[in-house]
Amino acid sequence: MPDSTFTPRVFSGIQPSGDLHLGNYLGAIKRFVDMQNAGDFETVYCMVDLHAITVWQDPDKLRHSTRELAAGFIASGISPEKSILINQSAVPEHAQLGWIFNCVARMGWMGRMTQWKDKAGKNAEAASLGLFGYPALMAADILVYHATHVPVGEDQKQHLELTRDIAAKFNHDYDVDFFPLTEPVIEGAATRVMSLRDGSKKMSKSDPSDASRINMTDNADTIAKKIRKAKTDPDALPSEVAGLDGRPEARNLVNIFAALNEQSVEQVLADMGGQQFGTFKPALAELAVAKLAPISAEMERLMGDVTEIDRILARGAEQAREITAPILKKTYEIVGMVG
Ligand code: AQP
Repeated sequence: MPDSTFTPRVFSGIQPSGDLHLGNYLGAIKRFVDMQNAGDFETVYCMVDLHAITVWQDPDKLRHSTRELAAGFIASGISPEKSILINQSAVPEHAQLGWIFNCVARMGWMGRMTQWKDKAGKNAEAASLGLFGYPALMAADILVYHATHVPVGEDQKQHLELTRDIAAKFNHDYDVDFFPLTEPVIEGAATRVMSLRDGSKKMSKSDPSDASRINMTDNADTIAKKIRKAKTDPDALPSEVAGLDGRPEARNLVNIFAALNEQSVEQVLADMGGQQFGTFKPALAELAVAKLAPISAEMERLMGDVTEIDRILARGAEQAREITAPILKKTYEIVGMVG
């Protein structure tokens, strides 16, 4: 557990690198909202635009995606009155602490990150230095708030372990107890939402197939069509969780149903076991549309006034810097910077 002297504080972020999808919503945003509303933590949520540019982003699209992501957060229930909502580049202490952590983290640690290996692929020589150093900046995003808890999807588990390693090495090297050992919060039925076209692949913004994911901006017809066409197997749904073994596509759709309906997988199978996909898919589509259509309509409304979104983000940056500036100042003192 983090040291009890640290304020219970949640930080998490999403890259504005494309359309927000159901995996981001169920694995991250929906749980951000729950943690905000539980009232046990201060909550800081972030559009991580500096992370997005570790791979090429068209500047106009990046601006649009950042505002659209902010709209997605707010439409899903993140309240700028209850949470601090920011754009990463507007709070310079993230990048400043990121540099310090570049000097704490080891090349070997970074080279072992599976996301680096996946994203750099066979052509690592041509990948940006930023993509390699991404987890050190992510550690800074979290630790510049002394965040104690980070809700994320399963894919971020390794980066969170590295964040703890960086905090521990900094504390050890400088003989301080300054950074908390942050706890990942990876919970619920949808910590890893899979592609609708391939149950072995994560649903992802960068998948070239739009049919592989449900975008938060998809309309009701598109959502229903994508679910109808989702890959499945010919068997009926089992009544027990063990019956999903070896059936990744079936498991994925059941997990999505459970997360959207705020039920356990056991409950869903108790209710729906024995149904063919011809019956289950329309029920899932109806549920997905009922839950997602109001969010997408609200996103569209919010995007009609981007000056209001920019105002919210500017205010969030001011609030954030009240936390981050003193933490960075103290870090510089510990490291031995003058001035
Ligand atoms: N498929 C998923 N299931 C559950 N959670 C997911 N997350 C992402 N995909 C899934 C969670 O969403 C948060 C933000 O992710 P991100 O934008 O920082 O980047 P990512 O994980 O790399 O997301 P994508 O969609 O896969 O982007 P690309 O394709 O650009 O790499 C994180 O909490 C993540 O766990």
